[in-house]
Amino acid sequence: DKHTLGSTIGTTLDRFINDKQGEFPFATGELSQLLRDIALAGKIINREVNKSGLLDIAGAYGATNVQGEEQQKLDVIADIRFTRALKNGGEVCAIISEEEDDLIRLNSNSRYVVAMDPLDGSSNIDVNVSIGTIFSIYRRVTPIGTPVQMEDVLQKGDKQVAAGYILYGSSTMLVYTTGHGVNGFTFEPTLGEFLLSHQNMKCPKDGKMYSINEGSYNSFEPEVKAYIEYCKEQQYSARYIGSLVADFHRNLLKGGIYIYPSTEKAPDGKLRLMYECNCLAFIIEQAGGMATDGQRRVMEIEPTELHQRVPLFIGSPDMVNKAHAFRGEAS
Ligand code: AHM
Ligand code: MG
Repeated sequence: DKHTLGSTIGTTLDRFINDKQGEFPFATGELSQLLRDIALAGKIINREVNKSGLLDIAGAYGATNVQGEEQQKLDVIADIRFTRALKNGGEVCAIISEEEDDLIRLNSNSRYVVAMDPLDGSSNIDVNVSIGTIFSIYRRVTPIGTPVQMEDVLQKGDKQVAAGYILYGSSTMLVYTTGHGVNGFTFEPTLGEFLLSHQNMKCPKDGKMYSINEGSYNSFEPEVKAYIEYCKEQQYSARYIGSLVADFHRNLLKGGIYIYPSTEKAPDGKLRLMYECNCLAFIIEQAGGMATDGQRRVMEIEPTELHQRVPLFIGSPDMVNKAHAFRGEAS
């Protein structure tokens, strides 16, 4: 009934996070606060993304700010804004980012580590195609108050305590999990709030869409070629935006598989384990899907470097399993 309290469609993200805090025994509220900080960063980046087409026009009218930030590339701006929001929030001891070579140390009295790609799909910015922010949250393993170590940031994906993405598309959406299912929120710009729009998201068990950059077909491994041929025999639809978050989000909702395999140009694939693959792997598993590197579960891969790459096979479980079935068979 409409007067029932609790999280239902239309609940604000802040309210939802508060309601869910009970799912964490002994919770101190720090993770909830961190999630709110990330949502705020998302709103800020959303604002920048929405006005990106106006940048030159704004510049022509002398509206560039004192730091000249408006002239920087949007992915760099997103990195700065995101880092600043997390720094001001105070809940994070270290960040690793696609935009930064090394880890960024923040408040050593905090317990959480964030891995992020502040703006993925940056080649799509100039052509008004959807882009996204990806994030993972880990609990540090060394004692609070001591300097952050590499082992705090190089943790396996199954140690994530939360993960999510923000999709700047025809609507802006924030989708996240804390290991208790996946929920999606759509941004309502006039209210400035993310509202619960997709409760307890589930990926269809099977699908009819495959997403891969087929331009690199000639350098795919035989088993990947064989699976692609199978998709064509089945007359599946090819859907490839070239923007990971957008391709992933569509497949999550509609059923499908996204593959970034090993290629000649990118022998370990293109995507990064720490701030692209693990995060989406956590979400897809929570939604009933699968994520592998073609053999191993992504979240069990032991990271050795911040910017490590891995091949990615992710989406509906029946499709990922089918893709695996061609391994060994193909030659
Ligand atoms: P980026 O992190 O440099 O933006 O690259 C990641 C993007 C993904 O969003 C997308 O799925 C992939 O690169 C597309 O790569 P390709 O153009 O090789 O198909
Ligand atoms: Mg990226």
